[in-house]
Amino acid sequence: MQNVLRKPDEAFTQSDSLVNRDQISKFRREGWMKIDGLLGSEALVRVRGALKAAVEADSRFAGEKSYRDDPRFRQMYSNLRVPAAQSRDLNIGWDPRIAGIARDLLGVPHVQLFTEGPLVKPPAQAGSRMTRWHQDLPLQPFDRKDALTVWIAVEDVPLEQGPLAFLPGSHRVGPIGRRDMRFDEEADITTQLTPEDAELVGKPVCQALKAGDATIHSTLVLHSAGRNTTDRPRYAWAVTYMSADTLYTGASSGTVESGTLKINERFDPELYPIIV
Ligand SMILES: O=C(O)CCC(=O)C(=O)O
Repeated sequence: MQNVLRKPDEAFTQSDSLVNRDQISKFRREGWMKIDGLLGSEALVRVRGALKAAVEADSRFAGEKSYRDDPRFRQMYSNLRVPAAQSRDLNIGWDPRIAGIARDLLGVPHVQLFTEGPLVKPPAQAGSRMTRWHQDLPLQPFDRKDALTVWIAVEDVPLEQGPLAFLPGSHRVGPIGRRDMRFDEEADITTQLTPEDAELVGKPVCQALKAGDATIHSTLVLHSAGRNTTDRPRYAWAVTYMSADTLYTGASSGTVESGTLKINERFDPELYPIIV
């Protein structure tokens, strides 16, 4: 594979891309986008099954080492990451259609599947909490910003259930650092930016999603999610892709098994498949 940082935009044609030039350009300016109906009914049935199985397997959910011991539990019941080898048949992160969108939005020659898995937010009665404003890159072991997450609503996610909210343009501010996700947000996030950085960002946006709709966000865009104020869990499935040129930095992320990767080398495609 050649080491090419950017794929020239002329390389895209309408026919081989599911996102058009305007969408690509808006994503690059704002750092996020919404895609309606990304998953159809068959894929939704598959992902609901995988989500249920992953949640059931999650030891934080029940038993002695209950999820209640995890200080973040009110923010997320289940934040499990399914190894790529186990998610092949599911064909969500492995779907070349979805990976192709990631490749085109990032403008890189190839993308690798980093992680995928359920993001289930507990209902109000379990003490649901806000997901604090944060960027993903400071929590990821990547040497560059060419990564994004596709966040798919597995059931309808109305505003009351806490779909993701985004601060458009905030990916251009650069990494603001790791944020301790155990805490609630104490202030308007823009007050924590310099005035010059605050000029780069828009007002927070948050939209309700129907089952199968997705939002896609850049690894550097600031995002959060509100409390789930309904009596039902919020069911989402998230897939993260990075450019296949990305080098592993060794930064602790909770997703890379120790000893499986070498610092300053690419991510092993046996573990992190190159989808397109
Ligand atoms: O689902 C959530 O509430 C947060 C998810 C998130 O921050 C992410 O996918 O990067």
